[in-house]
Amino acid sequence: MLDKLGVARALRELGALLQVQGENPFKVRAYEAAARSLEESREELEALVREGRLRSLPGVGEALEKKIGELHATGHTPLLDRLRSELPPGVLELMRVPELGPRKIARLRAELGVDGLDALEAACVAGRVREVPGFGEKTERKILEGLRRLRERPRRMLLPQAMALGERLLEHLRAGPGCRRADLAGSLRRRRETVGDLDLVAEADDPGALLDHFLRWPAVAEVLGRGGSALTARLASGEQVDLRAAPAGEYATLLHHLTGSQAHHRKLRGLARERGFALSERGLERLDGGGRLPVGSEEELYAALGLAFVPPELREDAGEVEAARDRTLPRELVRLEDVRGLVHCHTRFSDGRATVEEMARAADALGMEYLTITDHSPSAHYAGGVGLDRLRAQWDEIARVQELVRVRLLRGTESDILEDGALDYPDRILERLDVVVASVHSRFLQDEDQMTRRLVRAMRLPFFKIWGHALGRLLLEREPFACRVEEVLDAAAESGKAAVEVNGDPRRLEMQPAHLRLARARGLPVVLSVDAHSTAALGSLRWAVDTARRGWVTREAVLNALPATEFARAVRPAG
Ligand code: DGT
Ligand code: CA
Ligand code: CA
Ligand code: ZN
Repeated sequence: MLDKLGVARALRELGALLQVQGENPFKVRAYEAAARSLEESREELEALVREGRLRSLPGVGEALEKKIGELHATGHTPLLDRLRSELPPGVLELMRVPELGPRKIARLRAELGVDGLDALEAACVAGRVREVPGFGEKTERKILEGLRRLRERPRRMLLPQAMALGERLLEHLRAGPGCRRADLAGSLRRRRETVGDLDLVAEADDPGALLDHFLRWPAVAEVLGRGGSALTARLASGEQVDLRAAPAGEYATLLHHLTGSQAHHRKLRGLARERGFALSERGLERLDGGGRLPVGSEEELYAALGLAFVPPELREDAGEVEAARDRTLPRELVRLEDVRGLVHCHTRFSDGRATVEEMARAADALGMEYLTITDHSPSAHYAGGVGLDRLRAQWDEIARVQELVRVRLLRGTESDILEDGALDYPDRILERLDVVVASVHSRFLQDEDQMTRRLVRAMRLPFFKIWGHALGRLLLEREPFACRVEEVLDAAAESGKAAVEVNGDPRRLEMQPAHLRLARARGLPVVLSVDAHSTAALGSLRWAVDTARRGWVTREAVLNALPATEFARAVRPAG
């Protein structure tokens, strides 16, 4: 017999095993969704089963109801038993190697009997993987590199995943006894592109009672540590949470402390000392023994140190402390509500999941003023790039849909930047587009010289406009490609018409903040894009805004904060 968390664990295992078997991703996700529903339900599993109410849980239908019932009653369900007998436990781990998918894993198991990470590493080192059909020496080397990275790097979360979890935990916490306020802190509050563990802070009359309440969250699997007003817990789904509670009067400095970054704090502690204070999570303590200076808010804290307020996204010791002292920080960073149009959207004409009409209606519903349709260009075979023959049909369709919606539709392309830096449509086509996003999608392994030359050449083309997802990284999967970014940005600035994209796809989040600042230093304007392949992904705009803020970007620098007509003028391919 399994309890609620036990059943959730079994469902996750089921999903993972099916994934290894190459089962369709929707089915796999259905098991994960059901596991999450169970973990978060406040009801007893016993009662849900007895009263036949399992299907009231989000994501639980008839088939899952049966499996959950069986797992709860007996600890077994036939499908899980069968999968466990077919697949050794180590095989699940193999799915974490970026180069391997279900098909490759099946082949490695059949040919070499590889049943886990250790066996895989041994087979690579012995040079046996390259002998397996479909692998080769290069793949073997990449697998070894992937294995090394896996061992070095503990799992981190992508931003939306961390935010969704953080917000649910926060809601639970705020409902606790005597909780006056609570906030997210740590790298999540700074909107780092990946998050290690979640940090939460709360103000409570009785911190101990609030911690007890927190631990009643059903998905808490284990308490890793607990002091008077602090605890660290592990959730059933693997994430770790640090929670700190403070009495009134210490909340602002505690929130500030847990927000970090450590490097930012180190600088502030130095400044505090110069002014005769010791800065800690409890407050500002006078070094001459004169007691504690009350700090009611983060604004007050910065003011007491003689600094302008530094927004959390900037607290990385990347020059922000000096700028706050010299009053040269940007006055106001771009905000979500500044953005008037959605840029970089794919439709079914290439690899998007929604039609032009669905995307347009969704943008309308979001109250947006314009939407750029930028499907992939012909060379992007892997993504159904739009050839010249279908481009005309797309323009007709855009014209038809324009009659139905308020949002202004702009027709464009996300053109591949080809191996030699050329764009992918002839100039006579490019000049008829409203907007051109250009990105590298292939040949990532060119060396730094080649890639720099390729991009510099692209920036200088007459119809080049917006540099899409700059260095092609995929967070937790693929490193950015090698390239001398400053040289490319110089060329973009000299061209006098280029802009850079902040890509809101949570797996991309480029440009990186440091590069954005280099772009802004050269006066290059910025476009906040969604790179959406579905209507839901239009919501990625918020991650683009977060990333832009981390790069010190203000509203004035953002082209899609302009009204439709001005935006259209600003992005029109020049010729
Ligand atoms: P993460 O979790 O790896 O994504 O990154 P953070 O920044 O959330 O790091 P974390 O969770 O270890 O700590 C949260 C904040 O707490 C950190 O930004 C600053 C503060 N903090 C943590 N450990 C220390 C420490 O040893 N010394 C100081 N001064 N501050 C610390
Ligand atoms: Ca953290
Ligand atoms: Ca932490
Ligand atoms: Zn792309």
